[in-house]
Amino acid sequence: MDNKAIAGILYETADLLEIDGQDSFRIRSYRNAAEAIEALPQQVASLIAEPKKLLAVPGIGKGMLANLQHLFEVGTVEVHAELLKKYRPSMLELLKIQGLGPKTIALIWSAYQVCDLDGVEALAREGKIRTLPRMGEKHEQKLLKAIEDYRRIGGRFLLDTAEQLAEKLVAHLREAPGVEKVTPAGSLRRGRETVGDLDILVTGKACADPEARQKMVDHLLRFPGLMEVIGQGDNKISFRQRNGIQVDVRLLPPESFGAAMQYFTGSKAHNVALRQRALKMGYTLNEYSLADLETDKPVAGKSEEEIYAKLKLDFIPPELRENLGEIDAADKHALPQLIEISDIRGDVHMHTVETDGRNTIEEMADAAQARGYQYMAITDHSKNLAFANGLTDERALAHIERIKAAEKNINEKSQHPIRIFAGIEVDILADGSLDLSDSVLEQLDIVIASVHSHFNQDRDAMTERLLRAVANPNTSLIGHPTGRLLLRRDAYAFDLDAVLKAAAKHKVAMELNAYPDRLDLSDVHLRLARQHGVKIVINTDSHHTSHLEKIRYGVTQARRAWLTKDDVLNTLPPQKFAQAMRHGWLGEPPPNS
Ligand code: DGT
Ligand code: CA
Ligand code: CA
Ligand code: ZN
Repeated sequence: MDNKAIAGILYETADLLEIDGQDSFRIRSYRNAAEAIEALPQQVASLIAEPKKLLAVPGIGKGMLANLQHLFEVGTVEVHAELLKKYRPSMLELLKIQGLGPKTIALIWSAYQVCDLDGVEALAREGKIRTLPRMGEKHEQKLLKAIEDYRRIGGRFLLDTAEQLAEKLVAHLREAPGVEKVTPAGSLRRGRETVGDLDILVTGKACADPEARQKMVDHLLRFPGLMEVIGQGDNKISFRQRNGIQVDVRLLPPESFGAAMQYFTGSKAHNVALRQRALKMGYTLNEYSLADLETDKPVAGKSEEEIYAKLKLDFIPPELRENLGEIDAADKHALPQLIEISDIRGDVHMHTVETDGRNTIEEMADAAQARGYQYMAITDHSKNLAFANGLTDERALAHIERIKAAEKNINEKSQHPIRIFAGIEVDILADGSLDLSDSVLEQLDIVIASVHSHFNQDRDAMTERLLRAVANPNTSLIGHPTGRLLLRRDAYAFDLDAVLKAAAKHKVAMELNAYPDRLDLSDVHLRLARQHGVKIVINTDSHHTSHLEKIRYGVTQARRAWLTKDDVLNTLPPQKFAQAMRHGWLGEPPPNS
């Protein structure tokens, strides 16, 4: 069990204690321990035999140590198990509803002894929530909306959450006896922005005979965080992790591995179209093989490559398999040369300790250099974002000097010089003006203009607001243009088409914010941007050095949007890139303006 899983149980315990009305000191001790364990560089699992070291961690006292020891010996935290028995696990699901905290849940429980989603929804519909102390009709409506939202998006997970789990599971399965190949398929392999469940394919001797199979299954069931097995057949095991993700593991014979990869990578729509093509060519296609329609004899199945080749198609990268024209393009040898992570020469959206980042300019530069970047930009917030300690005109000017000094300093010492652009992420105010003076903005290398407030403006006002920001001669690009937070907050309402048209005219770029909760613009919107001839900048919006690696989630979405290197400005060399940021991108005029 890793630290994240342990912290998860302790957080749940704290919530359950709060529902149970226990004293706040005790509740806090669980939250503190959970936070401490999340931040701990070593794994608790490796320290559990050394109580002294664990007791030295602030937030872990004797009582908590006993809890952890029990967890590793028996597999549960006692209070957690007792409270779950008292309230049933459905209580934990209630905590995931926006605006439904432990206090309200306790209130509902004490009045109605209801502790599951369906039950709470029914109470709200019957008008029985508004009668509770400190509640009203407005609360009740909000609650119903939150439950609806949860049902709609609930059960899906962010790409990075799914990927981290998949990486651990793949590594775990590789250790099993008789396993040769393990690979994730499904929406994760296609790089979809959210993932419903994990599909993992396994092949090797372990899949051949029942005895070997049992050994491998026994090993699989020891995977840390595995909560319950949902189904187990001859060649498929489904289980649920503690964090709610469901996993389907499929055991396959080597001769079918490619066919299974193709089938279980999907998408379903791509598969249906591909099968139709196969039929027209006299083949059948399923998860076992591509076979002759007449004789049933397999003609391909070991690898995906041979299947696509037999169907007279260029190999289609998984990111494109959504039945959005890729089969036709592969038939005509017209698939795009998709952008790759190695094409990215710099990351130009990051924050430092000057506002709400966690690292200094120098630390961010070190990390960017370690990635081999030729350039980067420091883009701290502007004053409208008061809680982030955003910069005033005066502080912005001083920050430019600091950035330039840091660049000089670093490059004097380093063999691989890096350009550090002085930038800003300036707020687009409610009326579309920018939060800093023109005289300051003019002195910056990069101006990212972003909406961070007044998300609820009506569609026309928001469109005007963004159009005005695009038309500002100092704007280089629009940051996270739709403002959505995946699985949490919808995009604000505005006319994206109109904004893209204006962006093409003013040669203002759009950001692809690679942070996994944003992925904004989305793949669909990126394709639209490309049709408008609008260039993209892929950024991480890093608030910590460890965030820089998230650039790959952006590159994956760009690939899903069929983007090539030429569509993305931060693949340019430093000088050309700088020019594009100050004066708009160079080159051909947009096709449809
Ligand atoms: P998800 O899990 O909702 O994020 O999306 P996927 O694409 O991973 O979907 P999933 O897990 O239901 O199935 C994995 C793949 O298996 C899917 O992409 C294509 C294939 N598949 C599933 N059901 C069908 C089906 O009824 N027909 C065909 N042709 N393929 C299917
Ligand atoms: Ca799936
Ligand atoms: Ca599945
Ligand atoms: Zn921002």
